[in-house]
Amino acid sequence: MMIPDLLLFLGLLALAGFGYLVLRRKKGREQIPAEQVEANFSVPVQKTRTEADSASFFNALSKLRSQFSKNLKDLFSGGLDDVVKEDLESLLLSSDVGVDTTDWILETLTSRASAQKVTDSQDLVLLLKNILTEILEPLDESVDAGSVKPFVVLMIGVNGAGKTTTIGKLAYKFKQEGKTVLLAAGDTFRAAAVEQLKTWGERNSVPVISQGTGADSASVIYDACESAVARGIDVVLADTAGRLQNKTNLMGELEKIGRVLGKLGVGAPHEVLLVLDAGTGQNAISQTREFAKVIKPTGLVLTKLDGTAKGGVIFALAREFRLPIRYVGLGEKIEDLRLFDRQLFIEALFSGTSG
Ligand SMILES: Nc1nc2c(ncn2[C@@H]2O[C@H](COP(=O)(O)OP(=O)(O)O)[C@@H](O)[C@H]2O)c(=O)[nH]1
Ligand SMILES: [Mg+2]
Repeated sequence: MMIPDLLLFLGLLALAGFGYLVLRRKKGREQIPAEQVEANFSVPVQKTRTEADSASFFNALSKLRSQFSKNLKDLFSGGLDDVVKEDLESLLLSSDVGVDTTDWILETLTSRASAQKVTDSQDLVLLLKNILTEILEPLDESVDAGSVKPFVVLMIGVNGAGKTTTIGKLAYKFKQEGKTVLLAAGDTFRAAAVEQLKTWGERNSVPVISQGTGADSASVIYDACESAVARGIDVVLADTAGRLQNKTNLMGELEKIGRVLGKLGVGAPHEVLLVLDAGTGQNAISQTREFAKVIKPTGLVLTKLDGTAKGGVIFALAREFRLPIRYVGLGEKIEDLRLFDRQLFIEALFSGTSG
C-alpha cells in the first residue's frame, strides 16, 4: 500500500510541476510587447497604436468632425425619402466624397434600407456608417515588406503635397523604432528642396545623399541606395520632384528612377508612397490617376488632415484605387504623422450622431 501511494503522490507532484511550467511559459510569451517582437525583423513595420496615438488622431480631425456629423443626426429623422436623399447627397458632395462615390453610397444605402426594412433614423445612420466603413475595409494597412534591407521608399506627388515633410516625419518614426535611416535628395530641381531635406536630415541626425541642383534625380537615388547597402542602412527615404507644370519631364524622371533602381537588384523601390494633400479635394483623384500611369503607388499618404480638409476624398480614393492609406499627416511637426485608423476615422465622422 505504501509504495503505490508514494508513486501516486510523486506522479501528482510531477504533474503539478509540469502544469506550473506550462503556465509560466505561456504567461511569459503573452508578456512580450509587440514592439519587441517586431524589433527582431529588419523591416519598417509600425503596427502598434498607442492610446495617445488614437487620441491625437481623433482630436486632429476636429474640423472634419464638426463639418460632417453636424447635420447627419437630424438628416434621417423623416426616414429615407427623396428630400433626405438630396440632403445626404449635398452633405457627401460638400465633404469632398465626389460624384461617383456619392451616387454609389446613396444607391447602396437605398437598396439596403429597403431590403432590411430600415426606417428608424438611428438605424439609417448605422447603415450609412457600415457602408462607409466597408469602403475603407482593407485600407489601413501599415508598411510591411518582409525582411528587406535596405528598404527603399520612394515619395512621389505634386509640389507642396508634403513629400519632404513626410520624409522628415518618417525618418523620425523609423529611428524611434530603432532603424537606421538615410535620405536621398531626389528633388534636384530646386536648390531649396535639397536644403529643406538636409534640414530634416539634421533634425533627425541621419545622413542625406545629395548632388548639385539640376543633377539627375535617378542617379542621386541610385547612389543613395548603393551607399545604404555599403553602410548596412535599414531604410532609404527618397525624395522626388513634383512640378506638374512640366509633366512630361517629371513623368520621364519618375520612370527613369524606377528603371534605374531595378538595376540595383535589391527589389527597390519596395514602397512607392504617393503623397496627397487632403485639402485639394477631388484633385487628389486626378493626381493619383496621372502618377499611376507612370509608376504604380503601393500606398498613399494623406497630408494636412489637420487643416480645412473635408476628408471625404478618402472614400473616393479608396473606391477607385483600392490603395492602402499608409499614413496621414496631422500637422507640420516631426511627430505629426500617424498610421491611418479606419475605425477612428469613421468614429470621428459620426461622433455627433450618437445619443
Ligand atoms: N498642416 C499641415 N501642413 C503640412 C503637412 N504636411 C506638410 N505640410 C506643409 O505643407 C507645405 C509643403 O510641404 P513639403 O513637404 O515642402 O511639400 P513637397 O513639395 O511635396 O515636398 C509645408 O509648408 C509643410 O510644412 C500636414 O500634415 N499638415
Ligand atoms: Mg519637397
